Amino acid sequence: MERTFLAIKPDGVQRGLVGEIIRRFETKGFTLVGLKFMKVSRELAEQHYAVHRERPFFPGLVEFIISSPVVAMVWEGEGVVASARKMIGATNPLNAEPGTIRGDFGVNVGRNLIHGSDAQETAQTEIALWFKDEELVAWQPHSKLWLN
Ligand code: ABT
Ligand code: MG
Repeated sequence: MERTFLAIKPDGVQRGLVGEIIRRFETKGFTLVGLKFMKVSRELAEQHYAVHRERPFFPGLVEFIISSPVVAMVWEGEGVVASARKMIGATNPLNAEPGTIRGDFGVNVGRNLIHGSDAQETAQTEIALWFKDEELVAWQPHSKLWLN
């Protein structure tokens, strides 16, 4: 079954949006299979954003991600990678559609509340970077019968 990696960034936690954000993915019908509240090490932040290493915003991005705790999650479901990206909205919250997380709650590209893997391959890399195998729980909610 398809999985994606999502992380509520420091701004999402600081603004008290953890419950609201998790609620959206739960009520959509995706299944939570991994969850941890953590402070991110500089090493993990740099690895996670390695593709942006040469970009001018990289140092500030790393400082932001390590500044305060995040909620790291793995969610499962058919089409979850692309669907979660849609639910999150455009990178710049000012361009994100109302109804998306960034569109509803954000105004600043450097404070865009939540991360979501951008492709299935990236999701696999990011899940392996953030979670140990034994931290992921394979299960099927009974109510899923009504979603299939
Ligand atoms: P992430 O889910 O954080 O990866 O965001 P998204 O995939 O939507 O966008 P990308 B391009 O991956 O941005 C990564 C982080 O860099 C920040 N950023 C990006 C800037 O601060 N300035 C910029 O000009 C760009 C392009 C936004 C993302 N994180 N935060 N916070
Ligand atoms: Mg990205």
